[in-house]
Amino acid sequence: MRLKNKKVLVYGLGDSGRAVIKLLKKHNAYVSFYDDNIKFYEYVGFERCPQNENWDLVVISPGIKCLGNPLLKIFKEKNIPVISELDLAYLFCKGKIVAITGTNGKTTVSMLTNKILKTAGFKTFLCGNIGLPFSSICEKTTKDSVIVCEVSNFQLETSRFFRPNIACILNVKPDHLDRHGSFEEYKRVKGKIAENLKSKDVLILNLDDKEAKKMILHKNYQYFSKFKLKKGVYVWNYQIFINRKPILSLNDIHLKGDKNLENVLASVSICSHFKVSSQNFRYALANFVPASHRMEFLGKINGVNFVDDSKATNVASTIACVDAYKNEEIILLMGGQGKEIEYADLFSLNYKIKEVVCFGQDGKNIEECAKKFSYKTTFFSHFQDAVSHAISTAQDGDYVLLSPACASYDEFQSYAERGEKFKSLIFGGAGESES
Ligand code: UMA
Repeated sequence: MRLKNKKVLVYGLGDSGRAVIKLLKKHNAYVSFYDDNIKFYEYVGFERCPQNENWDLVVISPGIKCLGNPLLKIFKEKNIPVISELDLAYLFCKGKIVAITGTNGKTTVSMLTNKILKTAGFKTFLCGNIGLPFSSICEKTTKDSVIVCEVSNFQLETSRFFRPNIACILNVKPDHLDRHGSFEEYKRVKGKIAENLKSKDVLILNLDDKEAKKMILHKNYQYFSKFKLKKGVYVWNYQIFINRKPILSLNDIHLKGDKNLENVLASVSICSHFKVSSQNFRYALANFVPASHRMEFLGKINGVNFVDDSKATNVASTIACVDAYKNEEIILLMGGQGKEIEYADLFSLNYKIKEVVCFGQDGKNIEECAKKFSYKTTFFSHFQDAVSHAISTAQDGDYVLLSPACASYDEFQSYAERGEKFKSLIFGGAGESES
């Protein structure tokens, strides 16, 4: 794409927007930016409204909600092309792209895939939704690089050209329904990861996920499964096979729970296209440290076990965590900003949970739902009070799981801040309520 002297508007001035501006300026475009929350824009020295300008191109950040966005409506009416940050980065990327999406597990699979490929000697870049915009590294890539890109629905929604060489859909569960409007639309957007694949590209799907297995959006697809298959990546006899060849023992995996096994199978499937040796798989898995706040075992304090799963911001993710600890005595901390997802999907599974401690903006809805399924519940307006209660009621051997099934924005900047607060309350003592 020729950008020289093109008038480009960058919509959204977060990490993605800033990386895009840098890239565009380097290619001598006239760059302006607009941000709904900063209310500040510039256009080569003139002050104008973004809607009155005839832009050659608009590059949009993932966080911009498209549905009903008045500015995007105007751009559409004026036939101004709008592309995503991923699109722009893709145009400048020279390496092989591995794109990983899914409602849950994206970060773990991206990190693990990156670790395995690095161990096997590949020159990799880990980027995308994981926190580093693709556009900030795209120009550093060379023909022999592998770009492991964690891809979210938000990034895919406005993508048009982005074409990975290997695309992987881990699972598709209701999430971000407040943004997409319906689960059908959420699924449609997720499927966009495969829309530009060419015949030699590969689409990797999870056969054990009800929705992901149906997303056969490309001729060249490959399944992975926790059960025996005729081909692809699967588990049999306590071993992981790639096309009937044993590669790893399940004893090599130290990550807890069924969902993490699926995450490992996804990474193995991706890396099977890079001819990684069994030895490299084993070494990478043995030395893999997962990201924080994902079923992170914090330790045993006064006989009580604590698990930080603050990243569980949807019901499916909470189910995965509860399932991983289903043989334990669980006290479950749930709440925060709801996403219009059915909590009954969890409670109807009848897991043994001693008490559901609900908190925050959607806490009352969670409590109401849990009560319908005869669970013992308590509600607190504030996170800190809920944690204090869980600490004081937990008994020897219990597992206190923070697995909220909600976003954190009612009380925190991010799920990470919520997780850190959890850690500080546990290790520093629960203290008194701030309210
Ligand atoms: N903004 C508007 N209008 C809006 C919304 C936002 O102008 O309607 C402005 C904000 O004022 C802010 C800027 O846009 O100045 C923020 O842009 P952004 O929300 O796209 O955030 P970035 O900092 O660019 O971070 C994005 C991803 N954020 C989102 O998708 C919300 C980051 O994923 C990603 O790591 C980063 O790009 C690099 O690729 C975060 C995330 O929460 C971790 N992702 C969601 C998730 O994982 O569930 C999808």
